[in-house]
Amino acid sequence: MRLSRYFLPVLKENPADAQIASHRLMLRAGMIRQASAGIYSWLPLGFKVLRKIENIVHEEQIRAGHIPMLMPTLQSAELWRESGRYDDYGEEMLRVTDRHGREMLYGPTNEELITDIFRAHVTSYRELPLTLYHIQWKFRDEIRPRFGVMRGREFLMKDGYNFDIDRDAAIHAYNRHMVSYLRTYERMGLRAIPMRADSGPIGGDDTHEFLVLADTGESEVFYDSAILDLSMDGRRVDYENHAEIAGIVREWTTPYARTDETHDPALFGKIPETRRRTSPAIEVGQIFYFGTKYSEPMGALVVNERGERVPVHMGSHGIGVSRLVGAIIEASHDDRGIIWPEGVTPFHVGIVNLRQGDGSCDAACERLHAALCEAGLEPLYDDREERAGAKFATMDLIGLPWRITVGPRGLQKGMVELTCRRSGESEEMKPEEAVERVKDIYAPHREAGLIEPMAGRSFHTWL
Ligand code: P5A
Repeated sequence: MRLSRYFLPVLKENPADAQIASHRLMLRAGMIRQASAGIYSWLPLGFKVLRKIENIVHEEQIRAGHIPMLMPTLQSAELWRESGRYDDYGEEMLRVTDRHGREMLYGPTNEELITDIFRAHVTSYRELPLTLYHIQWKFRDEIRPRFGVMRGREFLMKDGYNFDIDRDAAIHAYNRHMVSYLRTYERMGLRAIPMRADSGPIGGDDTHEFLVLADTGESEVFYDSAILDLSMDGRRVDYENHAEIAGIVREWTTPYARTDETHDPALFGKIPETRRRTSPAIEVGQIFYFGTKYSEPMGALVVNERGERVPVHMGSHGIGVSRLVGAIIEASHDDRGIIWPEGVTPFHVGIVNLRQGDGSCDAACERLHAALCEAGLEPLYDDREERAGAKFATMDLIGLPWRITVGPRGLQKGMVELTCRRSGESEEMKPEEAVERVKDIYAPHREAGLIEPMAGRSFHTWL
């Protein structure tokens, strides 16, 4: 992509109303624009990151054997009356009436709608286990939308729903979600810690939130620092193997880690003092097991092995897809701008032409651009008639992890410069070498993106 032909409306000044780094940087980098309170347009650069995050979520869900679909944003109030949540949900629910006077609502979550789909089509234990999910916009009329996309009113969520014959099977689904979420966040360059939490309006007793430690987080958490030593390290897992999945969950849920709603000072006090930590954190996901809370009142029954009709066991599992864009920036930026982890960067590498209009600089940049595209990578070539300082400032602000700088002095020796955004270190090398290096850097991320077929399930490629 040539920057002169792209739409990247960067702001020179810091927006006055943005209180935290991610909000400020998303506005300044031309990623989003507020449409009204808590509602945003995603401009091209922001939209690219959002799609990258969605792709990782899809890949890891499909890898876990979960099936993608799409439900609408508008739902009928009738279904919510059946579960009893229409009145309970309160002011956060945006209620609308259509021209025929029918009561509708903009979905804040989808437990009722998916239960309705399930009860219409599934009747036997033989059709289980089943986990369906979608990535769709939600609306919650938050009393105080703030921090940009972190606490929006309209926001993008991945929400998945498992249907199982009994508690044991449903707990395996819960565990599978925990493991798939750990892999998902790690691929985005994030450390998200599962913590025992409160279930709120979704219900049930078993629930974990996934939290990213950050000074600007709205949750307060308490944890044993031993949990920071854990990592999935891209490890392959067999989601059909109940013991293996339960083992990973045990590993991650043994060290103390709780949000303030479930915090137990006495238990916390038993951890050696040097390992006791407390911090603000951002909630980027939550998983729930709530048994028959929706299936019972809504009559989602299946015939079990003994021929009895029993309510299906369910759980729901959410990832804050649009919030993640902000959370990743909170975890990864400096005073010059964003520093994207390789897994979600909107462009893989920037090309900066220090002397636009100079025949050899222009030709070298064109060749680099073509070679990177040929290798299946997406470069962003700053081909504007701008000073070098302004080009560097833009690249630093938008946070591409790698930059190739092309200038007349280097080119006389046949050299360009490859710079790492995070460390600031630069290295001179031949243009072909720079292309090879960038290819190598992204090779593991591209491999991680390949989807293996799951036993008995179809798979899709989303890239
Ligand atoms: C689980 C999926 C649920 O709604 N039902 C379907 C369950 N869970 S949740 O915890 O309430 O939301 C899931 C994730 O969505 C993100 N989120 C938000 N993101 C931006 N702005 C908001 N106002 C907002 N509210 C929730 C969070 O990341 C949350 O973990």
